[in-house]
Amino acid sequence: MTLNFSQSVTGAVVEGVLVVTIDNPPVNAASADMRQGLFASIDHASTDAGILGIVVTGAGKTFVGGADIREFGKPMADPILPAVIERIESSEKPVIAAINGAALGGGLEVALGCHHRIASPSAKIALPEVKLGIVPGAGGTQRLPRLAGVVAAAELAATGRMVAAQEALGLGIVDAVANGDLVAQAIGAARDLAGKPPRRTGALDVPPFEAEAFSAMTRKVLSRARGQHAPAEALRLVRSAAEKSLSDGLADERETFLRLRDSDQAKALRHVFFAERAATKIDALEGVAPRSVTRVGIVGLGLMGCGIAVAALDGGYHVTGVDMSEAAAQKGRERITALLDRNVASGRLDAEGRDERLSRLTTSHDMAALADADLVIEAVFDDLAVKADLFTKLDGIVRADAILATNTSYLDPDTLAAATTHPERVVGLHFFSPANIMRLVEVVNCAKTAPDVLATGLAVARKLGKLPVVTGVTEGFIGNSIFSAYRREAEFLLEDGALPEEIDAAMEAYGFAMGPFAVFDFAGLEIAWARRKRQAATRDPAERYVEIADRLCEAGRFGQKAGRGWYAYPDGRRTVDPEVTALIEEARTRKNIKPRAIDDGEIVSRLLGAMAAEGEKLLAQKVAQRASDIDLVMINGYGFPAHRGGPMFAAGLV
Ligand code: 3H9
Repeated sequence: MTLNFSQSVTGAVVEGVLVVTIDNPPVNAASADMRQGLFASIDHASTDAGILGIVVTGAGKTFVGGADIREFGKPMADPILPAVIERIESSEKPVIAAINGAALGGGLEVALGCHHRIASPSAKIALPEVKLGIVPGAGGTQRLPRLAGVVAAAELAATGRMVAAQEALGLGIVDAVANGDLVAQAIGAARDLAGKPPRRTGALDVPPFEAEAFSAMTRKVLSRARGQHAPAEALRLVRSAAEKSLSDGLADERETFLRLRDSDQAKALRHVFFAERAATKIDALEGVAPRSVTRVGIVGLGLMGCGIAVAALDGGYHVTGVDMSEAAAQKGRERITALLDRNVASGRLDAEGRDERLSRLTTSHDMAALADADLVIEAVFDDLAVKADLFTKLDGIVRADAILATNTSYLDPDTLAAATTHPERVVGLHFFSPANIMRLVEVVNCAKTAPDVLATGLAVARKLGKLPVVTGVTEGFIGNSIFSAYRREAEFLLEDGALPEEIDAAMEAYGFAMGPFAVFDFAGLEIAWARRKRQAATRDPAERYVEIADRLCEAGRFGQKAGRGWYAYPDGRRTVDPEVTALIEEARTRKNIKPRAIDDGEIVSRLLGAMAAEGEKLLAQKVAQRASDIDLVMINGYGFPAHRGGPMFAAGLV
């Protein structure tokens, strides 16, 4: 007989154990209905003398995906999650968590409130709250250290790192990993534990820990926090579990959770969360099925092509890599192998995984090897004639239904499409370097791209674990258009009176990993220089143009690789160079500009303003579909701090 505790929580008694199933699609979030049902299920078991114990599990592939993020910002309906967990923990009858899939945030907190935890081998656990700018709010910072110790618990709470079942077992977070039927094992455990005093996590002592290990971990975590408040709060709360009573610790946690939940950083990160889920929803693609892709061809096995190849191998595709000569193809294979080896060395991949990936890789210098590819991505030198010629050749080699993708950053993909007899099969897939690591892919919807070709571009990028954002055609697409506006304004600031190091410091204090001039040096100055030279003939003479970057390039200061650019790099370290300061001063004098002091506030607001204004242009031209897409591009491709929500969010334009 099925017992309905609420719309999303049902129960069935099996061998004297109440099996409670949470079925709240899409991710079994702890919504008001779910909380009420879960609470009622424990009440029910406590009053039914025939029930020996309780098993809590989730329907589908998630255990519980955490608090319902859509409820944040609205009044909380009772019972709140901490009360539900308190009800579970205080149950006299054993409550077993059968963790069938992801137990995240409030989901892990529910499991921690249970008296025993069994995970399926594919289950994953995490406290991802910091990624939403908050800390756990239902006991995670207080109960996790009682099981895993302060250092491990603090690292998990402060980074949101996802942990697989086996690691969770090693850390003492789960008591067993199921082998066979998870729920049946959980029922067995409930029967074994029935009648014995429950092992309540909250009643356990926090194990002693080494202060030095905690400090070392803290330093590492905080060095990556860049102005975010939540990680430091998570560290503080977990640390305090060793000193406070459970109830004091929970009260502090709850107060911190509520305060952060209403903070600007949390609002920004929630915006990013929903922006990521919205990005792949394209109205025009409703009901359009992507084409099937199993073999991906890549032309050009340089740094970019090899990065794409590794991403495609990681995504499970068969990959055919082609370069001009046998030696170049062989070098490409070596480079791909080296990238995979690096993942093995860092523990992200095992040797078996590497060998399996290499077994799916073919390299060749003969384009005919691409005849059976479902999708070919070109990653050759960014030159229009070279790429157009390549597309014409590919058009005659690949199957009629194969897709041709260009990785160009600046060239017009419509011109490349026109070099083929089937422009509708051409799409842009603009990866960011290193392509096996960077999450962003701009999927370029060209003038003639067929809907199912665009849908395939999105589907393939998703399968590579990437974050695809659709862009229309304009020079530089979304990201480089905005980056150009940022660069232009940064150079105006230079002429007006700020120095590169001042501008960089202001933007780094705002949360960027690197200020603009450090980024220019890192990326190299020559590509932008070549572009400016190309544009010189058509540039409006009345337009403000800053020549300082040209002077640097003329002096061979091409950036970090050259050892000198906007900065000098003696022994690799970024250092202010008086020669550059002199160049800037000369340029001002030449234009009769009297430099003035520019404070950090003005630097930040002018640079953000320039980005947002360019973003509005892209929206008006329908190059970008949504303001939130622009934010995702800048966060994932250009180092914009996620906790500021992106340039459009920061400007109040979302
Ligand atoms: C928390 O728990 C606080 C507590 O400590 C304190 C409580 C007092 N709520 O990602 P997907 C939606 S904070 C509402 O594409 P996947 C999502 O919007 C929370 N909705 O699926 C999307 O909707 P739509 C801590 C949510 O299979 C749909 O589900 N938890 C939530 O690739 C599918 O999402 C987290 O931070 C939610 N919590 O990945 C977990 N989660 O179709 C966040 C998802 O309308 N979630 N949705 O666009 C995730 O990491 C992934 O969604 C998950 C599934 C791994 C679960």
